[in-house]
Amino acid sequence: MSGAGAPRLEIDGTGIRVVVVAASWHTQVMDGLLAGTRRALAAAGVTDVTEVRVPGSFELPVAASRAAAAGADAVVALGVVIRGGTPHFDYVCSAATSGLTDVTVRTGVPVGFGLLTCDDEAQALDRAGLEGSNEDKGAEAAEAAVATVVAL
Ligand code: DLZ
Repeated sequence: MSGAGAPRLEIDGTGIRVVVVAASWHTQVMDGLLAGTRRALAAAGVTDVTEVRVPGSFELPVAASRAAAAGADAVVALGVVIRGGTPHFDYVCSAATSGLTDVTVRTGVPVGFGLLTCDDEAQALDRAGLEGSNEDKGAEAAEAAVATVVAL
């Protein structure tokens, strides 16, 4: 994981089932987040991975909820919301965040939170794990989800 105070996680995800739920807005950033998640899951030894694409970040909680109900050991939720000129940004961020929180607490299934909430596309690209990015939030979300399964 990157960032100030980030933990160094020892993760062995052998034998666990992970569902990645991913929104589809902001394709270049999403491609980076998905690639980072795949890299991190492979590095952790996770081989049972299912990817589910939904239209937008607002749809992430229902996809995560279905994945948890279907027996996933962990869910990784990926999305990108970029601030526009209306309050829509706040509503989508808030709905996705509280919805994903509700899923993980209600089901007890760890949900890695890979939702980027950014002021502009440059900020999102800097966190997308692409060449030249300073952070890799897709990988961080995957590592956190797997590490939580192992810890619990
Ligand atoms: C409508 C919308 C807008 C304007 N912006 C984004 C965004 O930046 N990121 C994202 O993931 N989704 C966006 N959406 C779509 C909503 O999340 C949702 O898919 C629609 O409101 C339909 O329910």
